[in-house]
Amino acid sequence: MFNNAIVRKPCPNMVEGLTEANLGKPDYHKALLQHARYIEVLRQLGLKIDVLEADNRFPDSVFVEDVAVCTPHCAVITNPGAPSRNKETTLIMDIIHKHYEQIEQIKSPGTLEGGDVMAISSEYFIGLSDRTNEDGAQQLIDILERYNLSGHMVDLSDVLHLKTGVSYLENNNLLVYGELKGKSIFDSFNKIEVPDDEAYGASCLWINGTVLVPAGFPKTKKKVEDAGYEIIELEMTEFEKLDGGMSCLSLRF
Ligand code: CIR
Repeated sequence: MFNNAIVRKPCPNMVEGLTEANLGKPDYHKALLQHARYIEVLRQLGLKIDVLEADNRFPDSVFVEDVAVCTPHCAVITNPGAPSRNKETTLIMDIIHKHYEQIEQIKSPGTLEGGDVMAISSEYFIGLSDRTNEDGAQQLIDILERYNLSGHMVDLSDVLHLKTGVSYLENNNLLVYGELKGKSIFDSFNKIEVPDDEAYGASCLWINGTVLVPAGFPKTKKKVEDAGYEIIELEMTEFEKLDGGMSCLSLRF
């Protein structure tokens, strides 16, 4: 169960955010509405939410998940591999200090972004991507082990972040897309496959029994419903344009 979430409002400069999606510039006002609805739904699902103010110096700062990893025992401030995002970590310190006594940090030359970290109870899967290197992943594993948690690296070649292609829906159910379908490290899970023409559908988020599903991916939606979940569809178009998924808009703990 999650009790808390941290989010950051989108800033006008988000139109300059990093993207490989080629879907055009996001519409800032539409993004504000989509973000407000996201917060409303998290509240409905029982989370207490800290809403941080927008910061126009960092176009991608709405994707707050990438700057910290929140575990039950400690928070880890990351070291984002994207140069334009690296200093976003300084913006998250105060709120993390409000919630955690044990705070750790990934240090250079290690890089790590939270989108590459997927927790499945006490096991953490860490994607090796263009943003997260082996040094950063090993630092995280060493930290986790000090808190009786464990970590495993997962090689990636296509997706931006690990969670671009995989979402854990609890109850042993793992939603998988693309290269993640074939990873043997996930063979003990019940894999729910996202069809090739619905890539962004993989970006679902389990919150306290309900699964948030991006609107516009009917085959994925049906598969999640068929797995027995209550779902809520959310318009995510303006964040999709920046390669941002459902999970990257919040830190949950
Ligand atoms: C970036 O490229 O860093 C942002 N435009 C998107 C980050 C998405 N984060 C995530 O999936 N955790």
